[in-house]
Amino acid sequence: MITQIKHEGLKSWVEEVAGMCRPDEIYLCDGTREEYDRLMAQMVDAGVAIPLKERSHSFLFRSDPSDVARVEDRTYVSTTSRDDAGPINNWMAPDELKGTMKKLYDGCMKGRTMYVIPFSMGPIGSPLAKIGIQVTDSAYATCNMHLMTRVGDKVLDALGTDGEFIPCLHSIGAPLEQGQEDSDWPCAPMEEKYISHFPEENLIWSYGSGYGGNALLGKKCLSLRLASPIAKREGWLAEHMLIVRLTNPEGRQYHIAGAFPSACGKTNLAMIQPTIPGWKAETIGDDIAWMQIRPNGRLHAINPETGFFGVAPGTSNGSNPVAVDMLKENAIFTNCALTDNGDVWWEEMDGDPPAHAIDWKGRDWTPGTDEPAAHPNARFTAPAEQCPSLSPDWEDPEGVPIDIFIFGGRRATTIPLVHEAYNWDHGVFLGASASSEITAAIIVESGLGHVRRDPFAMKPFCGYNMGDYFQHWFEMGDSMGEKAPRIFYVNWFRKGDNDRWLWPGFGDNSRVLKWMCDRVDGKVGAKETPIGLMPEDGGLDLSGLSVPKEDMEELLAVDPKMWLAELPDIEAYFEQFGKHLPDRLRVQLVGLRERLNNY
Ligand code: O2Y
Ligand code: MN
Repeated sequence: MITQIKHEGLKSWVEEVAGMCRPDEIYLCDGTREEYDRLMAQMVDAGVAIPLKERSHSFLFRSDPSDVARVEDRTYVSTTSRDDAGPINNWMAPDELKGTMKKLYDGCMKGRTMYVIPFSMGPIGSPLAKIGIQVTDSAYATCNMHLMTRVGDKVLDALGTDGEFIPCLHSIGAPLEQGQEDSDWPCAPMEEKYISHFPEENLIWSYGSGYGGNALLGKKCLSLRLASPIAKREGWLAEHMLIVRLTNPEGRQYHIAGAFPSACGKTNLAMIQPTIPGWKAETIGDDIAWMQIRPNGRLHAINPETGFFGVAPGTSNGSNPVAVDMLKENAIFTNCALTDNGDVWWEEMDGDPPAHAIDWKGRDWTPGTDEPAAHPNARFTAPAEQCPSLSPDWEDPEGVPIDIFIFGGRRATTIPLVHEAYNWDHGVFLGASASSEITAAIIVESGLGHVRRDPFAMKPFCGYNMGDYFQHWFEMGDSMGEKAPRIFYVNWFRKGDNDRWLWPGFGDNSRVLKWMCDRVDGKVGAKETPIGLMPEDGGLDLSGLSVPKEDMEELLAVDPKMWLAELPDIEAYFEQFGKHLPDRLRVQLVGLRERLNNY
């Protein structure tokens, strides 16, 4: 198999990895549908993939209960100097980390097949695309990579005999001795899991987990943690952002890129169905945006992925009818429940819960059981091409010109429905100070307060010192000048009395997006407040919506006392970056404090 590889650098890397991991077989992926079907059939035969009777070509997998999500505590940015990784990344020196991991990799693929997956993030041939080669002993990860990236011969052709590639080594960390029976989801114990990034040599080493972002290395590892320092060096942006196109009734298009922490409805917003008559939305991406200033001076964005890896629980015709439609066939489900008629089910799906199901741990489940039937982080993987709202231009190698950036988070109080930055520097401050409430489980686990700062929704994904990342954002704005996108901050999650949501959300978020588009065109005014520009009375299009007047007032209220109480936390957060913190952020903080005190 290795003889099929014409690229000498790739061949010797594959040989080196095979020598260390010692798989029984090596298989070079061609990316065909036949290959995908064959691997799935093998996993069905082995009893680890369950074909779904109700959805054609779709399968359910159940992970080990210890391997259900990204593992931030086990994720490393390994640079020679600790300072380059910055204070909010886990760090270990490259020699030490590699020493530890080499011991784990030694013989780790015994009894298994090593799949070699050539993949491209971004349309092959796009000036923004990057080629990676993932080596993995997981057929599940291989099939997911088929859906999430462009895989196979066409990538090797583009690589040629001397092209650049990013080596991505992945092992589930569970060698099989002769005669040993395999488990359904083999993986290593938590303390042996490592998701490691070596940005100085553009290298990824992942060990011990088969789940999501830990195993599909094109996604968070390559497209964010490695791409972000590359983007800094090369003068572009690799961001944790959805991309959506809005078209107004006159046919004018607006492109929006939005950064939200996990669990803030990013996929739903990427697939929004506007409730305002005449407005249309098209999906370009739901998770990652790579953006470059093009010769026209504007920032153009591509979605480097080809699929959606979304959270299943909560997905319904109410929250995301587009995703419901998208999942009818050719999908992979992980940690959902299985119904008696051979379909998947998860909490908050449309209709009544099934009278009986098998839960994500493989146990009988009936309504009223203490534990949910699907794991809260249960996932679907689906090809982008099946998304009914997908834009026909989603693969344009030139990308789409971004008009608007949105930052946001989940906050029950303080932060209003929407505000606009006064200028680029203020917008960078809004992104840098972004925050979100975290789940009860994380509060207990981490001992932290319930609000977590998540600058630009990049806290888990920035592959270098976040202080330098802020500086990069300032410099990108300097380069774009007047052509820079406008910046807004939203909070769909503000609550009123009795813990009730004040804003209906979902399709009605289009009303807020419309206000932003109208601001870009100078069609609506805005009032100045200490925190930024906000809708004037009647500025938001609320026609046909029955949100009480008092709720709207609350949604757009700015309480200077609550904001002033928030500032010490922002300041302390910023100051951890020390000499890496741009003064321009300190200037913004001083300005905000002054405006609040004078309000
Ligand atoms: O739990 C995981 O491994 C997946 S995390 C994830 C997956 C898709 C899109 N975004 C995220 C995220 O955590 O931001
Ligand atoms: Mn994400």
